[in-house]
Amino acid sequence: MPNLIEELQAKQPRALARAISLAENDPIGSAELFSQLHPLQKSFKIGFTGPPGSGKSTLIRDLLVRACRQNLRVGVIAVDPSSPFSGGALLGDRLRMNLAGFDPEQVFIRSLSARGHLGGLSPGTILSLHLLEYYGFDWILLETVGVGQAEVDIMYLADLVSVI
Ligand SMILES: Nc1nc2c(ncn2[C@@H]2O[C@H](COP(=O)(O)OP(=O)(O)O)[C@@H](O)[C@H]2O)c(=O)[nH]1
Ligand SMILES: [Mg+2]
Repeated sequence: MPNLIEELQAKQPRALARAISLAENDPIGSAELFSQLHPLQKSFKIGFTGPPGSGKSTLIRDLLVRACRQNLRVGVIAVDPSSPFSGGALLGDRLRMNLAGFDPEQVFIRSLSARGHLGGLSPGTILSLHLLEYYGFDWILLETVGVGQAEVDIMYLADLVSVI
């Protein structure tokens, strides 16, 4: 995977998307690979948690609009409950946010599956946050469905937690 690391170092958005897929599909195998990437700066990480339908994605979209006006670069990870049919993430959040037409150079949005880790954040999600920080976003926004342990995990990872 030396190419992937080089492309990440060159800040190619497609490499970031591929790296997150790898982190999600093989968190144990990719943890060592990605541990060689050391973020040069700290991103301001905000966690959004609360029950489904409480308005987390809507608030995140409004924050994205404000961040873009201030020329901030923002990475978003939305952890959706696993679909009982495909095991993948539900598309709703990403679609709703993408429809707002953000500049892909400035805003990166990714839905991840909870993969049965409803009791907290999955290793793939934690690795993905590390990748976004390495990539150099000013803000990282993380949306999770509030189910107890996820709020506890998010408190350790985020600089600010918003319960909606
Ligand atoms: N009236 C009202 N509706 C809202 C507000 N925020 C979100 N909604 C609506 O509530 C629904 C669920 O919002 P969403 O952001 O998808 O919730 P999430 O599941 O927590 O991400 C959507 O139909 C939104 O349009 C709000 O502040 N006021
Ligand atoms: Mg949502």
